[in-house]
Amino acid sequence: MKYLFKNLIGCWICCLISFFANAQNPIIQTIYTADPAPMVHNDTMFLYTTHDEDNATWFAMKEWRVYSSADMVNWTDHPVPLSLESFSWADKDAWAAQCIYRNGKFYFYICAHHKELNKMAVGVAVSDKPTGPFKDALGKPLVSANWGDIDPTVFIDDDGQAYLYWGNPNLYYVKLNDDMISYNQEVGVVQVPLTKEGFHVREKDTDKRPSAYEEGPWLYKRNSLYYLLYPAGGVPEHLAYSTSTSPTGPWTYQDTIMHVIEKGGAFTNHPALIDFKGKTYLFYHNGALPGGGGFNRSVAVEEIQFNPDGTIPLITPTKAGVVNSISNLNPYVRQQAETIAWTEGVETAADAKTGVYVTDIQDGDYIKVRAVDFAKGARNFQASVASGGKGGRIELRLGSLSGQLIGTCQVKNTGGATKWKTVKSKVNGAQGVHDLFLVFRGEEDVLFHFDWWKFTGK
Ligand code: FUB
Repeated sequence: MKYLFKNLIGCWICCLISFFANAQNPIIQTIYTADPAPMVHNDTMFLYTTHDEDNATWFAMKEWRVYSSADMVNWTDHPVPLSLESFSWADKDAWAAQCIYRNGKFYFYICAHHKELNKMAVGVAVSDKPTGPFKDALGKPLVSANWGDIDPTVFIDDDGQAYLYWGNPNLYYVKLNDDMISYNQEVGVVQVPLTKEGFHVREKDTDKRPSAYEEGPWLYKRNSLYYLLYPAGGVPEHLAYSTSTSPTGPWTYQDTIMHVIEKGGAFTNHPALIDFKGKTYLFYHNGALPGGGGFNRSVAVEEIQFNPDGTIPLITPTKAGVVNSISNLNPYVRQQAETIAWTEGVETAADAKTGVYVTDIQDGDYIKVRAVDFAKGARNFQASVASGGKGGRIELRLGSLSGQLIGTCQVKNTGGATKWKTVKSKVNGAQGVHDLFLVFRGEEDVLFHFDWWKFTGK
């Protein structure tokens, strides 16, 4: 997605670049992402998303994506974990999904269009790793009973009972069996009453739906209280929530969490609430990347603090996003080039041998990595790069795009665009914790590919 700034000139470029260089939202800038579904596993936040195609005019998505972060500001791109091709029964519309861990396996609940039933259905895929690859666990949908079987959300209660909620315009749940790929047939598919006490009244399309509930449910528990978050009100959607003392309701409507995003929004929104390392985060999506909108969305995140009475305050979407990194990044071990806090201009690609790498690098593009701790100073910088052309160079700057230059790494022709070589350069003056800007320079249209980097301490 070459969407950024390439055609802008002069001062206008500088203003925009410095403005965006301090932003943290949307958190993925290399592609359009939507329908965030975070999962914490082994001290890492995994973020599953859908993938809006460039220039899309419908939710014509083909795959799901996964990113990870240990610090909530630097996000690592992973190979595509699951796509429509994995489901023999599905032909289009890879919509909202959520992944959860149980007994050594990861279960990925998705929704997609069923080619024979000609409607959306909920499926489940399984993997031994959070980053996949995932495989269809059933060879058929897990649920496909009703119109509007979309947006599954999965939750395991403290007593081990798992619940799957989903649906638009209705809201349903099943009690999942311990195998996570079947559900309690005696309880069956339960339709949740969308009463005004539970889900508020609707102001738009009042003849079409019984309450403000729209789609995209997310179930969360805190201090024995269950919170059901959802996009509400009809399009454009806002985010709202209801609570209950039981995971199956009855639900009591509480309030709006996020108003319709008027500027830089999309006509949908999609909430996810999760705790990580003592903090709570609200993920959602907007249309804030250049070229963004209703079918070109982007995932964003805000740290939230509950009110003393356990209610969720109104959250304002910000460009700043998560300001403080939870931990510092270690520059003395290999860091993937696709570990990014913010970037302009580059894209990522993947192959079986190399995994994900950074591509489409042009003069002036850059990658920002937050909170890099040069505790041991820095003597050398190494990078794995590949170039079939003249190559280019990587300027290493601290603090900002025009910040202190601590080194410049030359990249020459390596013998081909997939011929990886480790290049090395001297570094001077790096000490303490800094945001690192890897600024790419060169003359040709495509400079080189970039797989990983690391520093050597003094
Ligand atoms: O991303 C496709 C659909 O748009 C999702 O399934 C809905 O929740 C809405 O975000």
